[in-house]
Amino acid sequence: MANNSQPEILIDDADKASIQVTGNWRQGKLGRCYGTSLLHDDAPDTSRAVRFRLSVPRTRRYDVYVYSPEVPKKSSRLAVTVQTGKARKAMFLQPPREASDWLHAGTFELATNANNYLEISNQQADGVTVADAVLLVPK
Ligand SMILES: [Ca+2]
Repeated sequence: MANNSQPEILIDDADKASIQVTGNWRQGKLGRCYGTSLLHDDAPDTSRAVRFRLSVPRTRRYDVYVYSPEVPKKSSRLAVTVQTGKARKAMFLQPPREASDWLHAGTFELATNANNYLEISNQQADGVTVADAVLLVPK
């Protein structure tokens, strides 16, 4: 990079080493997904989750974003949990129904040696839950 700033970190569902899947998700190219695929689920009655490992080269604060692509029958609620070495924050984000967007999950200090992750689940979903990509932007 032209300046000394640390680049953003993108974690995609296709990056198997960084993803931990619980339950039966389908992987495919649906809607306007980021990269070549996303994981999707449309059975809210069964508990399912996808964890994105948040590995960072430097301990510092990061803005954490979740990508919500435009897909048919997308849930209007997205259950997200961020676990860092120090804190755990559970929240419901509100994906736009008919659009794609990066949803801000918060600002977190992520340490290089901690088991940081962001988990997407289908908890309380009212439509299709997707797990597509997560972005870390250094503060
Ligand atoms: Ca993806």
